[in-house]
Amino acid sequence: MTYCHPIIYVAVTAFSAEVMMIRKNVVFFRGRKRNINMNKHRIVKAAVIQVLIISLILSGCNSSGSTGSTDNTAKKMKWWQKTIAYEIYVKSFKDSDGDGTGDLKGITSELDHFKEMGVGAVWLTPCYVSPQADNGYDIADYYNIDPAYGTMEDMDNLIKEAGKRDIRIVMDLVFNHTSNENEWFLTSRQSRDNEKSDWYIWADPKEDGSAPTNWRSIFGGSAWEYDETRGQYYLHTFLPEQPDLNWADPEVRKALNDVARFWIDKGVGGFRMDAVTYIKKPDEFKDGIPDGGDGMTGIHSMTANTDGILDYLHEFKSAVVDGNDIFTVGEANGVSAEDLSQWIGEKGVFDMVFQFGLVNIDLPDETNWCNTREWTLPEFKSYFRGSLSEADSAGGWFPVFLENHDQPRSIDHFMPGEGNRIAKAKALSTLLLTMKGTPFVMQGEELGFVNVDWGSIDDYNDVSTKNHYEFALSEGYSEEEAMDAVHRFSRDSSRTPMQWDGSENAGFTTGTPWLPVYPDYDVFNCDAEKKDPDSVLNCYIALNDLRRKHSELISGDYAEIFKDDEKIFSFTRENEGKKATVFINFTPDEATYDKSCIENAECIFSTVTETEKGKLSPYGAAVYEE
Ligand code: TEU
Repeated sequence: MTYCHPIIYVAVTAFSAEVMMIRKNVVFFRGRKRNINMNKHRIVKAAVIQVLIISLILSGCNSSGSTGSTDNTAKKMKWWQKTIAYEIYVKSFKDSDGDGTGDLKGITSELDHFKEMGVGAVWLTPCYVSPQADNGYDIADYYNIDPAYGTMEDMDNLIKEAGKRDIRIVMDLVFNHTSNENEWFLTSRQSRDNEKSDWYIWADPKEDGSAPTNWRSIFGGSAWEYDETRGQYYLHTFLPEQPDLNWADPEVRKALNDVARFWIDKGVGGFRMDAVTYIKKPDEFKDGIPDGGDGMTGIHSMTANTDGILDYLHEFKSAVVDGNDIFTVGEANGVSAEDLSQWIGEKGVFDMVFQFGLVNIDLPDETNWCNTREWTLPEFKSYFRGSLSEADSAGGWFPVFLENHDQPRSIDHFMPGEGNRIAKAKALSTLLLTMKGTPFVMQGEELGFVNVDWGSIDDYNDVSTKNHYEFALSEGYSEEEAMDAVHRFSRDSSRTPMQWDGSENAGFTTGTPWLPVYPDYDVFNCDAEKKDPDSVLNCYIALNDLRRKHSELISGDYAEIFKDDEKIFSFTRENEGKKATVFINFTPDEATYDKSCIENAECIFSTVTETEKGKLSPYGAAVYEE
């Protein structure tokens, strides 16, 4: 189904009326009626032009997933480069059956939410069969839907209904590990010599019977778990319930390729590849230098981005992805800007990769949430500059994200402290939707959600939050310090139920929600925000309109200005004679800048009603064009 903006309908109607007038030998010129002499030839010509223009306008009508941009660069771009992507945390989006857990039917019932926002790709967090030790990131069966989320029929229907709205469903491929309840693992652990005995990373104990290495898993504790039957340890980068697959075994790679192909055949539009930097393990397992009081070394420093990983990923790309109209985005923690040319672009393995420099700007070591660092705006900007220039020179593309289901809410993360929450949300949305790349919006970000700050660690659900809390205590931090860190970084903050309306449980469920609904839902909900012209949601809608009307915001080159400014993030997006200049104030005070760079430009967007060249209101943002 194609969405056409009312103004375009008016334009089409008006133009048709004008041509009708021409047929009647009458034209309106600058509002005045004039008689002209028309011959048949001119009437035919006018009619042909009418048909051409109407089809042109209609092809420019925006389907929700694409841009109406007419510039040549935009025309050559792929659909996923022009659209807005949206991450759904399936468990928290919409519950259709009152069991307190979001589900696929719930998502299908809310697809229209994406229409006005211009979302053309919806990434679903894993909804395959799973014991839910890590909320679905522990997959027991890649070929079936978890009953809590629905059935395969619901999935087929979701893909179909989304397709009608020009939205493609993006699946999360968790291929570094499975659940310990996956048949593959159940077989593998039975003996040292069955057909799947090498499908996971098994190793003998050290001479004293302890774990093969001192590696600490990302979620805390040893990364090795002992198995009585085999008398060996298996490796788990994350939870013990998430054993790592052995990609060195060609049969494993084949089995994973088959899974991906199955989903392509279902009609999905792309894949997000979970924790993909950990799939290749070093040839030798060695102890690392301890980096904490527990005598262990974070596994990230021992296994992320190991030499040879790209060979596996090239194999995956040519066996699965090439030739299909889908996109891939790798979750690539451990891939820096300098590595990009090997990961994306002509020689790369993915269409895009999520890098973590920006979101970890305040966290030098992800293991220790209490060890934070101050950061400056010029540093923040440098992540975009670095990645964009490397991505550009590699001929690759950049996914822009400020939040995801593992991260704090961006308002608290990047604009902490005093200041108006709505202004902050709008400022960040301006950054997200005008930066070069495909924007990824996290569910709730478009409504201005903030972090939860529950009183006790027992109130939290996320297993990694609990482990980080324990780790902080074991490192000698006080309970208060550990709880502050939890409030700042807990993954639960981005996982609270979506707030649809002001009714009980925010319209998320008629039952008891699996995670508490944030108490501000009477104000920050989809229904209320739709009606309020000054809401965060309407700002997202306006920014989507802006991208469609000013295609340089999608296709334009990126250049930073006032690079060292500590308060304002500003940059230009330029293409085919059009230049947009974006200004975002990152402070709670008014900020000024040298307006000579926009002397001949006009304001095309502002987060406040009155905006003056050279000035930005607290957390204000504006876009000018010339
Ligand atoms: O996350 C993997 C991962 O590397 C992150 O935990 C990363 O360290 C962090 O986001 C950077 O700040 C993925 C999923 O996104 C996460 O939800 C899962 O728990 C994890 O894999 C295990 O599957």
